[in-house]
Amino acid sequence: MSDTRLDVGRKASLWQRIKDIALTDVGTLVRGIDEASIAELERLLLESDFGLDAALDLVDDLERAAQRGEVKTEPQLRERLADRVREILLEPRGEGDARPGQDLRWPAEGPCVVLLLGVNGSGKTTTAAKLAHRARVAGKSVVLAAGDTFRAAAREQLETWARRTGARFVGGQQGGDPAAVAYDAVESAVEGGEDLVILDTAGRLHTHRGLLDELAKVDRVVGRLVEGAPHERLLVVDATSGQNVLVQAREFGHRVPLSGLVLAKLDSTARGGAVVAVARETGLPVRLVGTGETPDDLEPFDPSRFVEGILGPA
Ligand SMILES: Nc1nc2c(ncn2[C@@H]2O[C@H](COP(=O)(O)OP(=O)(O)OP(=O)(O)O)[C@@H](O)[C@H]2O)c(=O)[nH]1
Ligand SMILES: [Mg+2]
Repeated sequence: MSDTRLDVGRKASLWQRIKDIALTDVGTLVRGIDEASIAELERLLLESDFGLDAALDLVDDLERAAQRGEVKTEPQLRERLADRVREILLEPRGEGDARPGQDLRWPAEGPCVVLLLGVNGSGKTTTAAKLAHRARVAGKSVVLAAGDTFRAAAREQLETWARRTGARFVGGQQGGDPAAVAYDAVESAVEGGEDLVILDTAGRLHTHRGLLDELAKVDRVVGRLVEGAPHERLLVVDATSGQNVLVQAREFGHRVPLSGLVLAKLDSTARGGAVVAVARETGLPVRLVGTGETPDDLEPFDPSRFVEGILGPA
């Protein structure tokens, strides 16, 4: 399985490969799609990390459409597939009814508190910097809080971003309690009338109970200071990490009610099938995407563009 997966990036685009299975031969479609083509299409979708449920869902839909004569040509097949994937991506609603592609939801009053979480190296700190930069450009005051108290380098990384973006930095003692840092950051932001508090946290494996408890504590503590906080709980996932994203979304989501996903490093992959699986199976909306390493590289998630990206050139 892993070998096939590694090969995917080097091979032709998903659409090129779908065309290769002769499924799109007009004659085949008019006669009805044969079982071998169906199995092959399913395999391609699985290889591209769509996950079993989404892959079966898509294949069933195409088969039905072909039987009804709604799909007879290659362009029609592509359009149908793209439409259905877009629908899957547009369905989810996160906590508080957050929608796909929706920007940060600012409360009517007080600072907006954003909690960023995710596994090691997924892109949390960079996303924190990007969010800070955007808010600064829009004229808002921003606090960047270093909830990663394990690594001195993590603190320095965030502090550097705070300097560059013009945000105020709040950090704690090394090895200190991240909940205390979060408390300080939010409390001082309330006192100072600041607009946005971004809580960066240490990467943690979704399997590590103690660390997930710690996150839940950070979450609770800020909720006591500001009503409705954190207003966003965004799981930052590495777009290149395939099916693992699904497990992460489930496990983190069990601990804190997530309001959406940030898909980081989308510039580094064309294999976004896992996002479709996550949307379908966890009901989490993708809110923002990271498209590079600079503070400007953050965009609202656009399902249509995303689908074109995973299918590849027509
Ligand atoms: N190409 C690309 N690289 C990114 C993007 N976002 C983050 N990175 C890179 O990914 C690496 C890890 O990013 P961090 O933001 O430090 O990740 P993290 O989740 O804070 O990591 P930990 O704190 O160690 O858990 C860095 O080299 C970033 O520059 C993105 O959207 N595109
Ligand atoms: Mg970090």
